[in-house]
Amino acid sequence: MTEEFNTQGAENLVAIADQFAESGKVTDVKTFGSGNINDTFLVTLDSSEEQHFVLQRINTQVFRQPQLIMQNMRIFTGHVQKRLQCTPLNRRWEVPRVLLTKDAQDHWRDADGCFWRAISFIGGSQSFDSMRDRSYAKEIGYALGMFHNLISDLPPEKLADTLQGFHITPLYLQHYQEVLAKTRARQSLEVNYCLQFVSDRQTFAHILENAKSKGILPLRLMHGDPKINNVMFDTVTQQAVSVIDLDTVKPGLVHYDIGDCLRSGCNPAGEETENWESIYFDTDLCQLILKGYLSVAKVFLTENDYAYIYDAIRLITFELGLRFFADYLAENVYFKVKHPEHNLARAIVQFKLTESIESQETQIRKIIKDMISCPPNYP
Ligand code: GN1
Ligand code: MG
Repeated sequence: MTEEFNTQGAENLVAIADQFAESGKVTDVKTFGSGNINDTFLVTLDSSEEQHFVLQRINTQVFRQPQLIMQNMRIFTGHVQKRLQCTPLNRRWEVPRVLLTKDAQDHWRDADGCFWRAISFIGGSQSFDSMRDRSYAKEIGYALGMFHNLISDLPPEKLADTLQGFHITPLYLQHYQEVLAKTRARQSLEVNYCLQFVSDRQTFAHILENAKSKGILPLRLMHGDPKINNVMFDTVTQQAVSVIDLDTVKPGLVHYDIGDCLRSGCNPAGEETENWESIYFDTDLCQLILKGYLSVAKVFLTENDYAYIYDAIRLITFELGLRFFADYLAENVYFKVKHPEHNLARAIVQFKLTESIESQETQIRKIIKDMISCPPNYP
């Protein structure tokens, strides 16, 4: 049993996990993954059926109405399961399943009022925090495209807004300005770099929201957080088999997802490096990811959608930097940190990545344009 329980003791965790155990006895609970918001554990059972499931304590400071997450998850997974039953894919594809407690609830409140839920574990699969091999790139794009494709016929209004303001860049900018007015952060080269970086991009922050409010980009369902480590790969075939972390599946723009997937997948140095010189946006990976994505997504994308892909990549990368930097200035109230300067370091990673994207604008736009004239088929 692992030592890292945050505020939960080992016995407590086993008792909570036990609420969701469909068969067998809980034998182990370990911290799991590298999420920045919720606490995640891998539960092991001595069962002849499923031997693992994922237990999570939802951060209710961030997700104020966690029951809406579960409601969305059940609607989303039900819809996709039905679609896959009617029209099976010719390859492995898994949808995480919501596990119910012994009294058929989709969550459990502990004695402290914490909100716990459990999800099935996708067996025989793994994920990566950064692109370790080019051969995964097309598969990451395919996974996001498949995810979008499978919900493209579910009306956006069927799902609730689980996190208001999520990916609305102008609201993050407004929040940043409020935090900045009150900040006591010390001046440093790094802080000054970030302050200037944001200040130079104030107007640009509105680009997707303006397109949304003018009706140029339609409201659709999105994943919200399709970063590289939310795509699961089959350990044998190395093919993408699932997109996990469904807390932010809600109405939004598919551009938030395309931007997030590319800012994460095309940054070989990963989000957590402090070696800022090593950060660059890899346009070859961008081409491969888009190829995989469009092989499944081309059926529902419009000309306007293509026109905003470059801006989405640049904006969502900038936005994440802005969110990290604002949280650093606010003394780390949103993202979990390992040290007080952690969010500052993360912000610089995203800003360096944004710079790299900006310096390769012509090339990235050409990749997108070439793909419209010759849409890919894959695999
Ligand atoms: C957060 O908790 P995690 O790691 O799944 C964040 C995402 C960021 C991501 C950056 C609800 O996701 O928006 O892109 O960190 N999730 C939320 O790693 O804010
Ligand atoms: Mg997430």
